[in-house]
Amino acid sequence: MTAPVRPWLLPDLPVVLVSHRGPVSFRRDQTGARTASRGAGGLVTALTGLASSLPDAVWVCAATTNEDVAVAREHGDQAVAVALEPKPRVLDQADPADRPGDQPAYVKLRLVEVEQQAHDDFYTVIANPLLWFLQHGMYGLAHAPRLTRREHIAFEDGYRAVNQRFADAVVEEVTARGGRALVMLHDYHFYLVAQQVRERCPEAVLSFFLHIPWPGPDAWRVLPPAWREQLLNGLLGNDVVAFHTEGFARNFLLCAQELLGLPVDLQAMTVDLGDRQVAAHHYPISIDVAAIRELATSAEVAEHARGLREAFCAGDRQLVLRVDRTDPSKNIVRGFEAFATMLEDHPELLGQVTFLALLQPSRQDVPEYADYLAEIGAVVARINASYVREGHEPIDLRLQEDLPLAVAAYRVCDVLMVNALADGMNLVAKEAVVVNTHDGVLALSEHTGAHQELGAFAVTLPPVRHPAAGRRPVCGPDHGPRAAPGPPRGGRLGGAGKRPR
Ligand code: GDG
Repeated sequence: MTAPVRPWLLPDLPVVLVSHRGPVSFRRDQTGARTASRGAGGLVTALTGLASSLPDAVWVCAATTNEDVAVAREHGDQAVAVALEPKPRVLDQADPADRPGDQPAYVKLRLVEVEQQAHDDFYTVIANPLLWFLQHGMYGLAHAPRLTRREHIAFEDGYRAVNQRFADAVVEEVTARGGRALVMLHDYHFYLVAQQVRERCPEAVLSFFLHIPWPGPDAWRVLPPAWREQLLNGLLGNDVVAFHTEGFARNFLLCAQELLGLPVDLQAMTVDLGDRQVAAHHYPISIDVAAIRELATSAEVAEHARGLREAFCAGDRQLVLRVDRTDPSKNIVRGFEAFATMLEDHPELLGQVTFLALLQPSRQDVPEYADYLAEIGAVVARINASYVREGHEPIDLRLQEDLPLAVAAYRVCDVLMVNALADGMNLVAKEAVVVNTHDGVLALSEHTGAHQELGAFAVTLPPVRHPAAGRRPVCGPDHGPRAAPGPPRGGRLGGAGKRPR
C-alpha cells in the first residue's frame, strides 16, 4: 500500500490551481470598453499571492461573465496571461512590452465556459445554498432542505456535469505539462474532480483544500446516500484532503469511516483505501501580512482613515466595525440586533457609538442570499429609526466593495465584530489584528477557525445568543479601549496581532 503523498515535498512540479472564482473577471463598461476587476472574497485573497509567485502555474476557474467567455474564446479556450498590477489586464502575446515575465505580478488563467443552465444548477441549487448551508450548520431540518426533483436534476445535470467539465480542463492542463503536475483543487464546488483526474492522469499529485467547515457524519446524512457517497469518494480521489482546523479533518475521517465503512487512523489522520492511503491534514490559512501592512500604510488608506476618525471617533466616540460578504452564515442580522440590545440597555451610548458595516453584496442570484440582503436593509432601517438621536444614526450601512476603505476601518475601529454562525477561518479577523492602531477589541465567534488561533486574545461570541445579553458591552465607558488603557491584553486587536497568522 502506498503511503500518503506529501505535496509540499514536490516543489518542482508545475501547479494547476482550481477554484470556482478566479482572481480577475472581465466586463464591458458603458462605452463598450473591456474592464477587468480583481475578485473579492477570502479564497481569492488567499490564493492570488500563491499563484502569482509560481513560475509555471495555471489557474483554472469559471468564466462567470459574458466578457470572461469572450476572453476565453479569443484565446481558443486556452490559458490567458493576465497582469495583476497596477491594474488587471490581458497581456498581449504579440507585444514584446507585455512579456509576462516582465510584469510585477501576473497569473495564467484558464477560464472554463460552462453552459448557463448547468452552471445555474451547479451554483444556485447545489453548491450555494445546499452544500454551503449544510456545511455551515444552517438548516433547521423541520423546513429545509427540500430535495425535490429539481435538486436531483440539478445534482446530475449541474453539479456532476460542471465537475466533469472542470475535470476535462484540468486533464488538458496536466497533459500539456507531460502528465506530471501538482493539482490544487479548492472548495466545495469541486468535490468530484479529483477522482476523474486520477483515472486519466495517474501521475498527477492531487490535493484538495476546503475553505469552509466540514461537519461530522450526522450532518451529511441529510443528503441521499448516493450523493454523499459520490462526494466522499470524489474527495478520496485526492492524495491529500486539507482543512483549516484539525476538527474539520477529523470530521472528514469520521465520515469516511461511518458513511463509507472505510478503515481510518485517527492518530495518523489517514483513510485506508487498500491500494493507497489518503491523508487528512489541517493548515490554518494565513494572510499576506506584508501586503496588508503595505496597503494599511498607503496614502489612500491614510486618507480614508482620517475621514473615518473625523466622522466616528472624535472625542470619546467609538466605532464598532464589521466587514463581510452579505452571507447568512456571517450572522449579520443577529449582530445588528445585539447592537440594538446594547443601545437599549445602555442609552448613555446613544450618539457615542456607531456601528459601521462594510458589506459586499454576495451571490445575489441565489434566492436565500437576495432575501438575506433585504432583511439586512430592513433591520438596519428599523434600528436606525428607533435609536436616531439628533441626526446621529447608530448604524452606518455601506453596501460596496472597497478594500482600502475596509483596511482604513480596520485601523481605526474600537471593536471588530465577527459573529459568524460558522466560518472555515475568517480572514477579516486576522487582517484587522495586524493593522489596528486603536488598541481595539476583537469580538470573535467561537465557531470560526480563526478562534482557535486568536480566541485567547478575543472577546468570545457565542453566535446565536445576543452578545449583549447578560454581559457588559464590548464598548462604552466600562470597556472602551481609551477608558481602560492598561492590561489585560486579552480581547485587544493589537495583542492578537502578535499571534500566528
Ligand atoms: C472563505 C471562508 C475563509 C473585504 N472587503 C473587501 C474585500 N474583502 C476581503 C477581506 C478578506 C476577504 O475579503 C474575506 O475573507 P473571509 O475569510 O473573512 O470570508 P469569506 O469570503 O467567507 O472566505 C472563510 C476564507 O474563505 C479563506 O479560506 O477564511 O472562512 O468562508 O480577505 O479583506 N476584498 C475586496 N473588496 C472589498 O471591499 N476586493
